[in-house]
Amino acid sequence: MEAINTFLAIFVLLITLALSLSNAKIQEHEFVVQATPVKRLCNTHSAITVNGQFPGPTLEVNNGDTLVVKVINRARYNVTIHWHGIRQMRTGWADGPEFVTQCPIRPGESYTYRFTIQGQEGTLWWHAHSSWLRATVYGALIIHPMQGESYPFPKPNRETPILLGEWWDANPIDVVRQATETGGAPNVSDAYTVNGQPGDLYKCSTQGTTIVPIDSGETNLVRVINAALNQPLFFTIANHKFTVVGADAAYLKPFTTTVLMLGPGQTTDVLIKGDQPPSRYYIAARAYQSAQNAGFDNTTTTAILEYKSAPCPSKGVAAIKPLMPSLPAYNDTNTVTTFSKSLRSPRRVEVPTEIDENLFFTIGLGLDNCPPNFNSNQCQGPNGTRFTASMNNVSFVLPSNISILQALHLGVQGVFTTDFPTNPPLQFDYTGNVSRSLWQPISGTKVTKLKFGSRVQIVLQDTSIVTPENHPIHLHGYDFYVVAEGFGNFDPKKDTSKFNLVDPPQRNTVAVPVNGWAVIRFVADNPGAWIMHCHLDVHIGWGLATVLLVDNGIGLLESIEAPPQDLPLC
Ligand SMILES: *[C@@H]1O[C@H](CO)[C@@H](O)[C@H](O)[C@H]1NC(C)=O
Ligand SMILES: *[C@@H]1O[C@H](CO)[C@@H](O)[C@H](O)[C@H]1NC(C)=O
Ligand SMILES: *[C@@H]1O[C@H](CO)[C@@H](O)[C@H](O)[C@H]1NC(C)=O
Ligand SMILES: *[C@@H]1O[C@H](CO)[C@@H](O)[C@H](O)[C@H]1NC(C)=O
Ligand SMILES: *[C@@H]1O[C@H](CO)[C@@H](O)[C@H](O)[C@H]1NC(C)=O
Ligand SMILES: *[C@@H]1O[C@H](CO)[C@@H](O)[C@H](O)[C@H]1NC(C)=O
Ligand SMILES: *[C@@H]1O[C@H](CO)[C@@H](O)[C@H](O)[C@H]1NC(C)=O
Ligand SMILES: *[C@@H]1O[C@H](CO)[C@@H](O)[C@H](O)[C@H]1NC(C)=O
Ligand SMILES: [Cu+2]
Repeated sequence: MEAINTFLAIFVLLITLALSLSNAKIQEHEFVVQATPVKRLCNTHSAITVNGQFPGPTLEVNNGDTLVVKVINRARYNVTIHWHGIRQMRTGWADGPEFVTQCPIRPGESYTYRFTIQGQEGTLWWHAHSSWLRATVYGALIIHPMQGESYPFPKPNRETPILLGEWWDANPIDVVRQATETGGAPNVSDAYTVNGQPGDLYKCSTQGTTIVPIDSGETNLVRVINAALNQPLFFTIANHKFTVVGADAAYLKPFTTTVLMLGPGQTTDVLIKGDQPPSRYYIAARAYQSAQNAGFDNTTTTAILEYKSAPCPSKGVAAIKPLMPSLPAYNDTNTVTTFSKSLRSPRRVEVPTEIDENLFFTIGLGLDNCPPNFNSNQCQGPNGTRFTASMNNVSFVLPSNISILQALHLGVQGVFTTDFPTNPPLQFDYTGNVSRSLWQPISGTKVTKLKFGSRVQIVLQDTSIVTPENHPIHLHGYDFYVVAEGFGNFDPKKDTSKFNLVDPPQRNTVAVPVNGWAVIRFVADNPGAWIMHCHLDVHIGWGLATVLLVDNGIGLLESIEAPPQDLPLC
């Protein structure tokens, strides 16, 4: 009897597999990276775009589909594209971060990214992963359920992707170049944007304000993506509530709120119900700023939620002025905490309970003393220093003549070392008044090796060096469970008992509380070289990154595929 049952189970499994395979599609796209004139804030800029679109094309796929994207670089900069949040099971060569999984695609060259979406549903996005190009090179990547399957909530009448961006009234590459030269903080942006448009609170920006449609009784599934370069953002809407149903392409136990906070890299799916008088309502976003004494862009971007049956403007009759919501104060960390504590998986999930690799990484800023061969123009950080950042006191340096994955694959020595510390090399009061003598990290290309299948826990601990700050930490190649978050120094004795091992949210980017910590868990089941970094691009450049090298397991199905023929070389 039991044998028959097993046989039946396998039979059903095979049929399901065959059916799902036959449904899966292969989608081919061409992305031409090129300079395009874009008019924003009264000026026209030559911005780097994909196919002349800003934001770039939205990719819509079903879970199980394969994407084949040929990226042709017709710009004057090196470029790579990262498929943010896509697990890239065994296809690490398609992940994108320059000098980690590939060398850049040089001007005039091309590279085809090929990968299959496996077991992910919801909202992700794609963006350049080279210098600051992602300021304008980004777009939505929407994963629908497999054909014939549905959302775990009633089918919405409409869906609208919302990409929150950050705009400089300058060339962002010049902005980062200037900061690298001076050692100081880069200029802050001049505007935030919704789907590329700042909205009508800015000069010359009324035309083109993004309209989000709805009508009485309808539900709109709004997929919010924080594509801003350096700024966590609050997001709200006048007179309407959000029902949060997903984040980072994982479903959540639905809850209602009037405000979201997204760190750069994070996505949140919300349902908005057309339950207010037909009219126009502002949707607005502005900074959540947790760093102290740091300048930031204090402007507000808007879009308009517009009821289709709202009275239309006609000749001589102006459109109804939208109702403006109130936004949290820029430093309202309580609202951030309340929001992030509301996130739970819809049901019990399989969180690793036994841990093989228990890692503790500090994350934070630092200051380098002015090197002897530098002049004062090159040391315009606080008190004649240069800004830096680190994890476990190592400021990450990318290789420049080969990618880490290729060095691993070919056995090239001297590119990286495997001695990234599993714990802070020095224990100190991380969130207290840290002695100035601890502020300068070392630099290096240090990585952590992980065995295939190992169950990993990482404590991410903010430090108050230079300033405490909420850092959005993104891990490539994985989703992880955020089992706990808190303020102050993580204390294993007292904090472990508070872990949520039942229904923690699954994410690819965790906004680590300012002056606090977050604990993540995952199983290392995807071989490759995976960068883990702060998603504030200003901090990546300063070195707030590291790489996890996950070994191959046993046999082909647990090993990374062979590199594609057209993989760019340095
Ligand atoms: C940065 O801001 C300063 C002061 O406003 C300005 O002089 C400089 O040109 C800006 N840099 C870039 C690259 O836009
Ligand atoms: C930000 O701008 C608002 C007005 O929009 C102003 O009230 C507030 O003081 C500003 N805050 C900072 C920190 O600049
Ligand atoms: C936020 O900043 C304002 C001044 O801009 C200050 O009065 C207030 O105490 C700050 N709130 C918190 C929670 O830090
Ligand atoms: C810079 O120097 C001043 C005066 O010595 C001191 O008060 C301040 O704390 C220093 N700032 C940093 C970031 O070291
Ligand atoms: C590549 O760079 C590394 C340092 O990152 C250096 O040790 C090595 O010699 C370089 N190899 C080549 C072929 O240039
Ligand atoms: C922080 O510590 C330094 C010495 O390391 C001391 O000079 C300073 O007063 C302290 N600041 C505070 C706010 O306790
Ligand atoms: C980081 O390493 C440098 C160089 O060894 C040391 O001076 C500094 O105190 C260390 N800081 C921390 C936080 O471990
Ligand atoms: C582009 O990448 C190559 C390595 O593939 C590097 O040698 C070159 O310096 C890069 N160019 C720029 C402008 O960064
Ligand atoms: Cu950061």
